[in-house]
Amino acid sequence: MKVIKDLPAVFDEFAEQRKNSFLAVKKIKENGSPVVGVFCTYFPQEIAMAAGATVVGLCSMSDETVGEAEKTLPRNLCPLIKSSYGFAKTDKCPFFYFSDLIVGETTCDGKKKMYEYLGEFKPVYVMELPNSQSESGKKLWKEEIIRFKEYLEEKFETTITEDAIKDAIVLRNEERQALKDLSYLMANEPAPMLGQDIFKVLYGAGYKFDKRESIDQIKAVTETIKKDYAEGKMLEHRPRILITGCPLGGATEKVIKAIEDNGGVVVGFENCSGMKSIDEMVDETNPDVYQALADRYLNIGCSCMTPNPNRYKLLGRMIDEFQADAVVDMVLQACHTYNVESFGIKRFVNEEKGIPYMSIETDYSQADVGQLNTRMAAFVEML
Ligand code: BJ8
Repeated sequence: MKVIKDLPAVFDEFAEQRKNSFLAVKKIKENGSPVVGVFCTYFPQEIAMAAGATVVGLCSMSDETVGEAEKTLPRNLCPLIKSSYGFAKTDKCPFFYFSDLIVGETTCDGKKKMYEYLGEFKPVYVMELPNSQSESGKKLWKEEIIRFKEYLEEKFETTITEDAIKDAIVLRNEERQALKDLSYLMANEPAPMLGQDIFKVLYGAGYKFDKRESIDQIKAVTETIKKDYAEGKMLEHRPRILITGCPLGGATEKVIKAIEDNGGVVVGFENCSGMKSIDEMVDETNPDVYQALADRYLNIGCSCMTPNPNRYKLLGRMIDEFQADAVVDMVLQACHTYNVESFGIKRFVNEEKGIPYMSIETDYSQADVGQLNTRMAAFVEML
């Protein structure tokens, strides 16, 4: 297995990957391949991959275009929705610009209503995501995946074969497993490194379009960290924090930084930029590929599900496996579902897992960095 000499340079490369892929997506377009822009972890990427399309995440995570978005959308709306809409409206996001199709799902109310306006700029296809993981929910989601496959075949004038879907499943599983293996290095005590470095890879990998190359690179990073750890390269003991909640990335990396600048280490990410997207594999042995995809994707424990037992299951398991000393719940302002769920998560973390919990409500501005530092310093000190 390949070992990488200069880990910090690789982390920087992953950190810059989103920006560095602007040119890559342009080239993909010039070569005639379709680009599908998406907003959510529930999106079954394998279907688009089987159509020969490149999938790119469009969730924007900076406050640069929030002001422009607020001319159309209410101010009291989640910053992820405002930012994403703002980048589309101002044509400042190259990924949006080069997307042939935007796919959304009926997740939270704000997002699904925003998609109606996005349709004014680009073709938008909305998948009807059930809000529960019941048997009828699974049936609907499987039908929706098939409906989407048929739509893509017509839109891109292609045939999506089951063999191509199977190949995509195998490739995506390998990518998930590679990212999972890397993430689980943080289960070691003391931790091998800061969570902010692991996060750079988790986040940046989504913007690497050559999956094969990306998987090999992630595996090499994991091997290098393992080797270094065996040779005694690791952090001193620090209080171990697990982050849960809304998707992290861009501006909200300030939360990871505030924890680690004040003496903690973020050992795990129970959210869509982390374990929610990589924990469960698609069953490669199921001959019904649509069922296999429906089962895996609908299992994601997002707060738009009601009830949402899978978030508790994954969080509980991660607290144990990553030996977490405390949990920080990152909630974006005006995200009602995660905000309401905070009470249940706090009770679960405090009473069932017996460890401290802190909730942070934030947005994409940097205005609360000082306050975040003060709160984190006190929280970490207490552990
Ligand atoms: S599967 S977390 S990516 S919906 S933060 S826009 S929920 S108001 S991002 Fe998400 Fe899919 Fe769920 Fe993951 Fe709405 Fe909340 Fe904003 Fe959110």
